[in-house]
Amino acid sequence: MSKVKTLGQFIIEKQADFPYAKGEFSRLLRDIGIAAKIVNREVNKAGLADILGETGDSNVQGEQVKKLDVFANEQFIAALTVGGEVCALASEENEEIIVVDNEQSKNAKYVVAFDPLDGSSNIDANVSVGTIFSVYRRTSLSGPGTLEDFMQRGTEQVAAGYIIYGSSTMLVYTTGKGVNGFTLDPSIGEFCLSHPNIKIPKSGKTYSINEGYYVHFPDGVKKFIKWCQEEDKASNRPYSSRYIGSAVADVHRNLLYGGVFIYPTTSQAPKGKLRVLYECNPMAFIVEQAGGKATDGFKRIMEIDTKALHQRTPIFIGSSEIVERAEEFMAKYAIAAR
Ligand code: AHM
Ligand code: MG
Repeated sequence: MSKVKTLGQFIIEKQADFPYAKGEFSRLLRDIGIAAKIVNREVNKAGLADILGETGDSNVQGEQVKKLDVFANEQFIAALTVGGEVCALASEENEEIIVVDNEQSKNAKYVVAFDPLDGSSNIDANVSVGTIFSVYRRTSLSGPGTLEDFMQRGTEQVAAGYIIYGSSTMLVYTTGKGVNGFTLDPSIGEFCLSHPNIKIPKSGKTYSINEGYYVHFPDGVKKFIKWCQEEDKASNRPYSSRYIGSAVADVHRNLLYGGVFIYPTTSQAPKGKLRVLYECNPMAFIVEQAGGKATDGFKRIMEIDTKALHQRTPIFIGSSEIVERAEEFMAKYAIAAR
């Protein structure tokens, strides 16, 4: 008997952590795993689009070639609407919520917010992209899900995770009891537990930010960047700068090695770029569960009041000591910036 533990086995084992769970939640996680495998298959073929047919064209089989983010969106919607566990979905790709209004789903307990393919502008260059998801218990009592069901703070998440389609494909998730990572073994088509109980280092030597926007950053961020670049043996500085431009990949690397990822406000994006519901909250839940921190520079991401589906926030996320250091700079220069 092999010692490999698959995602499916792990989920069933963990169901005991939720004494009142009737299995819906386990099925929901399993459905996400299935959609991830289908999206992974297409992402791996991305470079072939040119010889099979351009996006929007018909391919050699006469099928429409879809943009991968559209394809990923459809796969996750399909996977999460057939199982009967979810009464509404929110996706980066859809302006409005998607109400799941079939017989078995209309009284389902959960809602899921997700970004089907984050960083998709990187795909053609073979750079890692990811899917991010966040699961909430509905707040409405019954019937089809509503927009109101999504207007919850990140602290109310029951689960969150991401899939990174990289040099290997990994699914990393938390249900509030630590963080576990599973690597897809393509030979058996299963996610296998490869990174149990992930803990982010308290510190690190990497900062990840799009420095091209430097002139547009708040002063606190500018000063923090300069601090990262100073020489100081005791704190391992200067730090390295690493920015992929795929939040999942940048946060994933920093989760394993330590570091900070920042997408601040800029003069062009005065509220930041990343979205609270399906990018920042799930990443924050994972990083906090791994022992790190996630703030908007001043307060905890997961305590932001969600007032709109596609609401944005600046984010500082990663190793606790480095995030705290960045917050010190933000506080110090806040008066001038505000
Ligand atoms: P997307 O949801 O349109 O893909 O945008 C989100 C991505 C993040 O993955 C990444 O961190 C960021 O946008 C990069 O933005 P920029 O090019 O402004 O640095
Ligand atoms: Mg995105």
